[in-house]
Amino acid sequence: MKRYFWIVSLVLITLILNGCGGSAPTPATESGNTPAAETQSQATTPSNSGDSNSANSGLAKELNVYNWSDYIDESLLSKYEQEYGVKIIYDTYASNEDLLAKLQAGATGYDVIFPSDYMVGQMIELGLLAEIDKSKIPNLKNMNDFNLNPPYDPDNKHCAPYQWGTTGISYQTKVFPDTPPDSWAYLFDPEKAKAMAEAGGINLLNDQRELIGAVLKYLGYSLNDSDDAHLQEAKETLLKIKPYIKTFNSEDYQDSLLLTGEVAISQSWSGNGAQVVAATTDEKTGNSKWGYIIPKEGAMVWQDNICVTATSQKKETAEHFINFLLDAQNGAAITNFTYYASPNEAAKEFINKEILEDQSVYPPKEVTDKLEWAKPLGEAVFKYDQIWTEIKSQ
Ligand code: N2P
Repeated sequence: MKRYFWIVSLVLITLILNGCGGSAPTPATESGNTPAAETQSQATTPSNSGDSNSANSGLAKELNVYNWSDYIDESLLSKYEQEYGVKIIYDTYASNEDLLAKLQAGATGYDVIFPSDYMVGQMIELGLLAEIDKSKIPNLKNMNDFNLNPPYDPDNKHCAPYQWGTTGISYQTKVFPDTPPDSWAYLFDPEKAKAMAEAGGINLLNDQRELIGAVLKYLGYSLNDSDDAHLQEAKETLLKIKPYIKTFNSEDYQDSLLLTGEVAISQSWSGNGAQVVAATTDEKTGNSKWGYIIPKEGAMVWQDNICVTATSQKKETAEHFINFLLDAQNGAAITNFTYYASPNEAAKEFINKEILEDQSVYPPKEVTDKLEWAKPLGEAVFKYDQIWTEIKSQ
């Protein structure tokens, strides 16, 4: 009963926070799309017909894939469509919490999703993920042992690894001519944050686990901390620097804020960080307009995963698609596009050398020693939700 109460509360809170209570999708049917389903928006209301594709026996006609924004080379989607005659209906989200809210709002139509580590744990607990049949995903053999059998999904019962990375700081090198911003203080200490605002502005990820986690690291705590006093300190820290924050953006900050020079500094995911460095490096001098750094206080390391929703009626097609993404060349195409680290060992020979050698993408031991994984918070998730609401609403 108590657990039921918490789950219902979690649904309500995430709905309120994400403001997406109104897009309940078409319920799943075995018999194919209803006319009503076909007239509705595919992005918010994917259909969920069962596995049946006359042109390609055993595979469904369509597969609904819901991924983070800018997180795949989209030519892979057309390659899959052409090779297997399955139409991919592709939609994107900006954070794990947005994904969770969407599923909890009743979106039964998504088949394949890409939650991060802690969210996989939370979703398994909430019964939102299907178990996968690993015999249908032989390309799991391509995965590095480091990325398999994670604590949040023992024995990969539900998900396969997709990409992994870190969350640090992207900064304009002209603002830091002598030493790089090697501390979260440049974002979270009021005096430094004020200076950063004056130097061009600060962007923070619009992501509650990432942002509260980074502040906790800055304060010297674990990014999984649930102690009330520590969380209060984190909240006060954020409220003090909020006037100096130009944007909260985790969706298109790479193109709209970093590459345009709209901000001087940003909390940043490693793939975005590495792409911006590569795109702004002068070939002759080797100097770059942007840098990416893991602060000395430590930071988050994460792994995103490819999972099948519990409501999917196209599980076999979903597993077939997962196997396609885990192919060596396709895995390389993903990392060559995203600049995130690949869990695909067999893909390495096809991944661009500059990416494999980039220490922002594949961090060295002295950096990995400072990294921490996010874990499911259990009931403390409500404390984080509460802080996030206060930060965003003030
Ligand atoms: C890609 C988002 C990376 C996911 N735009 C971070 N977990």
